[in-house]
Amino acid sequence: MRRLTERAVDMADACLFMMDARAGLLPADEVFADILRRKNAHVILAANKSEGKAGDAGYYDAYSLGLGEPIRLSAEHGEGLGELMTALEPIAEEFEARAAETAPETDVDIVEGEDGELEEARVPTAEKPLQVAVIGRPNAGKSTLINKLIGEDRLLTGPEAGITRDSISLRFDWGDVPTRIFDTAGMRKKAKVQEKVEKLSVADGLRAVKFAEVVVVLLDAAIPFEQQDLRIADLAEREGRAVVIAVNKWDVEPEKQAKLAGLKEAFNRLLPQLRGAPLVTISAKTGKGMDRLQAAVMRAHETWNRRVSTARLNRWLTEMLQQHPPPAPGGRRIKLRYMTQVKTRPPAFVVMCSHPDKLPDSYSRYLINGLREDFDMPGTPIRLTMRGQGDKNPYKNRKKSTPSRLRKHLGKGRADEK
Ligand SMILES: Nc1nc2c(ncn2[C@@H]2O[C@H](COP(=O)(O)OP(=O)(O)OP(=O)(O)O)[C@@H](O)[C@H]2O)c(=O)[nH]1
Ligand SMILES: [Mg+2]
Repeated sequence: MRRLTERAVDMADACLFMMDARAGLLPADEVFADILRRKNAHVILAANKSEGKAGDAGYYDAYSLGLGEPIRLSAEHGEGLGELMTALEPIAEEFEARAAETAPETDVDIVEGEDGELEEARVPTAEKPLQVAVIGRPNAGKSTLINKLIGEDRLLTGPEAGITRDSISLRFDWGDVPTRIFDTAGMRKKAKVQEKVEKLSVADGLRAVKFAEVVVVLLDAAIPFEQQDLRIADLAEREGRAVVIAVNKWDVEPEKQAKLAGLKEAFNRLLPQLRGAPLVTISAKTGKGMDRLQAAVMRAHETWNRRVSTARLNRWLTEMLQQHPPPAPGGRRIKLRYMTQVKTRPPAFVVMCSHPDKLPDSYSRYLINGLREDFDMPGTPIRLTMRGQGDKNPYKNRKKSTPSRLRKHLGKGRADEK
């Protein structure tokens, strides 16, 4: 109990310390007062059950805690709430200002320079750290994992499902990479992740996915790839995030070899859209596999930022067309003329095509899989758009370096994004 209290006090912006004015000061009050004096700068002291006269002696006792002037409170009768509010307001304002300063990025920038040329992949900095979200079903060990990574017991963990209620982000250096990592509430079955994303974006874990550049989908080795896990992984892919699958609690897995083979098979079968994404086995409890997880996350981030030059792409496209020509519906072969990468994070490509509507999806998949293999982009979502002749040249009309944040406000109506 004491440890939990200390952690909660650590994490809180402000603490309301309630003593029982009718019972007077008790030894336990001293214990809590001591924790508060040491750990939290913003303590509001309340002498509760202060309605009537029976609490008077206890109220004056409360001064001796050395936590400032107590508020006369009656939680049951609603007395003293105005004073409580008055005490809380200046603290809240201070924290609001601070929170606005340190708030995580809500939009992931696309690094783009003049004339649609993509710049070098961004390198995370202290100001703009690498953003990683850990998501998964309740009890998978998300909070335990983050505690292990940051080397401190900052987050509450426990054997019951549903310990984490709100997502929280923590700054740390992962190796030498400035990182902000998001812990999230375990996603429960009833959260229907397949509904419209807008509707769902209210849900905690989904918001964390939007903040993130890399999403770590944490599975419990004992119950991997359940329906929920699949939905979560699919959502991260559809949102265009780099995905790393981590299978936790590997320390208590009895049949490691056979299990791993089964996991890989299930992964390829159930999540073909994430083909090639890294799958690492870890133990958040013992710390085993943390280095492999780190390597997988950094690599996924790098791949997600990958840029392929237009010249290389078109040489590649020519070869792909020779190896496996597109179909010729009604005797006229569909022509794929030209290809370019229009975005990174995740990588997106446009192919100029004579009849985009007639080109089967299987051909797009052929190209996507080829891109993955030949340009070493496993796991990352790849977007491929076929554009017809009448459509705009992807190089035309490209706004010169409008910051993406501004663009968001202007609306995403750029011709080449339609
Ligand atoms: N054996 C073993 N137990 C683990 C491991 N990681 C976490 N646990 C245990 O699993 C339980 C759940 O861990 P949490 O970190 O609270 O799980 P969570 O995913 O944050 O859960 P919610 O916050 O409820 O969504 C705790 O009892 C942990 O001690 C692991 O690698 N091995
Ligand atoms: Mg948790």
